[in-house]
Amino acid sequence: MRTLWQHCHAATMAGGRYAIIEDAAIITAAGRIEWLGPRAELPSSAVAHSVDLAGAWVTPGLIDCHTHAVFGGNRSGEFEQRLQGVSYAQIAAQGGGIASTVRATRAASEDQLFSSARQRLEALMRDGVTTVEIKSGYGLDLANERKILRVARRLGDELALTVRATCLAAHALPPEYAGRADAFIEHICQQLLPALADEGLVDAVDAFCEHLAFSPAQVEKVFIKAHELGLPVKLHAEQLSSLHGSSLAARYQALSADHLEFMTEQDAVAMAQAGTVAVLLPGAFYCLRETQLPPIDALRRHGVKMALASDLNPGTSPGLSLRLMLNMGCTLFRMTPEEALAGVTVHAATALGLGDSHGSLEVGKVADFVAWQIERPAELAYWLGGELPKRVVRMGHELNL
Ligand code: DI6
Ligand code: FE
Repeated sequence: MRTLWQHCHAATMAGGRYAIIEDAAIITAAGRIEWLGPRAELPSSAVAHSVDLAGAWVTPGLIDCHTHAVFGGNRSGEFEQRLQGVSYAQIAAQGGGIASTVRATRAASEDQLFSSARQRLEALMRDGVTTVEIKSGYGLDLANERKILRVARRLGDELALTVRATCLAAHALPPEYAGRADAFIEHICQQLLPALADEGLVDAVDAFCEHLAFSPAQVEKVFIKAHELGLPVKLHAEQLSSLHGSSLAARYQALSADHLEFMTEQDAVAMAQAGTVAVLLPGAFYCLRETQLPPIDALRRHGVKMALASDLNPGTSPGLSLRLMLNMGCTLFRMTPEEALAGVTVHAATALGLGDSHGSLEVGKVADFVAWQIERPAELAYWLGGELPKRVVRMGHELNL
């Protein structure tokens, strides 16, 4: 069905800018944007169905390009411990942290994981999210990583949401490999990753490069295998210390390097040259009460594209609102509201390898957009959470959220 959406303004985000069209009209057909421009220039071709958006601001559907949304249990007990002064690294060393979520996730059935993740994703969707990335990484063996990735696929099938699934098996060392990190990396490369890729469960491969996780040399082995399997890579890098994982990611043309608080200017140069997106995660920065800011100025100076994401996970960022991350990106990281919105639309799409089809309002792209009842686009970063009145359109059809 061809639909005309009118009486609205559009912030198209083409080229990473608001790129505003006042009094805009959008024609969608077959799930794509067929025409977009000032209403005064609307072609006269017949349209069956017209929708009055009552002066709303239309943006691309929001894209949360870094989540760990599928997990068992939660870690509110550790939240209380951290409030008492115990650090994230200390909790991990005591067998808590990621390891405790691994235990809960291994114990959960596929249906249990599906229904808890579904509730979290529905919260994101009510906030205007139409595309989400979901990482595995709380299974840490073949059967349980498979379970998480199958749940991610099922969420994409059953919810009105585009889901990209990332295999993050190199997230932490499972107990059965204690003291044998190289052997676990070998297992990932020889068995786990090839099997899951063969089953069509993996869109990208990620790893956690950090002193309390895996070294750059270990991560590189995973990257080499990912490329052999024809899969793009991403990396958790420079979150707690500087190991130049982001430069390593750039050498492997990573879609993104994420966190980056401790990255150097040289890392930024490498990422700019490779076109690797910097995914910034203010929710984790905030929850861990970090003080070292990601080098936003260096990223800007070298032209690295910046995305923003929730990092939705039970340990460091139990964030259920991507718009709240826009506010934190501005308030904590000093991004502009325009940069923040580009970070959850056009640059987030690039961070998922979806830059040609998603992330901006342009002719030929998928018709995913949100019509917000706001006066200015900056309001998307201004309000602290809550629900803004809006209409969400996915693949040309309005959702009933
Ligand atoms: N960095 C993060 O912020 C999450 N994973 C990672 O590598 C935290 C995961 C957790 O604490 O459960
Ligand atoms: Fe993460």
